Amino acid sequence: MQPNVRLTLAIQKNGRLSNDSIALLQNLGLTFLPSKSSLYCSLENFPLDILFVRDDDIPALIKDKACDLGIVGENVLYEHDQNCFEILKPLSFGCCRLSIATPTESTFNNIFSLESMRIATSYPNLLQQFLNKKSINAKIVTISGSVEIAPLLGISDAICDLVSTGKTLAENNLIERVTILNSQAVLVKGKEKLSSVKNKIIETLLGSLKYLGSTNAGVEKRSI
Ligand code: PRT
Ligand code: ZN
Repeated sequence: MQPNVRLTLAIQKNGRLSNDSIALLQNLGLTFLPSKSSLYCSLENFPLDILFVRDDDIPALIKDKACDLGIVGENVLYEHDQNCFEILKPLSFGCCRLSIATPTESTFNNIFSLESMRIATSYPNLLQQFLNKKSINAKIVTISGSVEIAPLLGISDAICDLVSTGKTLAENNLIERVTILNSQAVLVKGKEKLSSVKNKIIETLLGSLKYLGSTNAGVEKRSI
């Protein structure tokens, strides 16, 4: 392997995917010490540099070739753009679903009950694609956080947000009606061809991931 060619991988700095992403890499035998303040880490025992960033920035960083690989939720990836990325490996963590929910007291017979409703979401592209596919006319209200509160504030009739346990929906008097995407964290690259040396590094990583998978999802630590 040429010593000066290195791969760059972006992972979430602080959030639901951070610990699992770091644990996965460490279980592959990659040695690094993530610190609260560092945004960048260059590994000594493998030609890989890690970027610690917000998850929403990962698709654009890959698309702009600021990094080669990323670990990110499918929800974030597909909201950005379905066609620019190649999923190398689903990682079986960060599992959740993007669902439409309405207040408990609302009438909901089937998805066509959404016709003419105002739906609040942080995922306008995925929601619009779903509505188009079903030929439903609804108004999308894009908000960046605390989507579950939108019906209570009177700014929407329904919401479309991520759900894992369903606790947040229940706490906000909402019922999950339809799932539009099942999501998990994935290891992803851009669609463009990389150099053969970079491809070799990716092959080594994928080989180690496969080995981990066969030894019970990362329980056993190995040396890359
Ligand atoms: O700061 P940064 O932008 O990096 O992080 P973030 O705040 O945007 O994302 P973060 O850390 O909350 O989530 C990162 C990723 O974790 C998401 O993009 C998903 O791929 C995945 N994930 C898995 C989830 C959930 N489960 C999840 N439950 N992301 C968010 N939630 C939220 C959801 O939005 C809702 O508010 O949790 C609430 C619902 O949870 P339950 O368990 O009550 O149903
Ligand atoms: Zn985010």
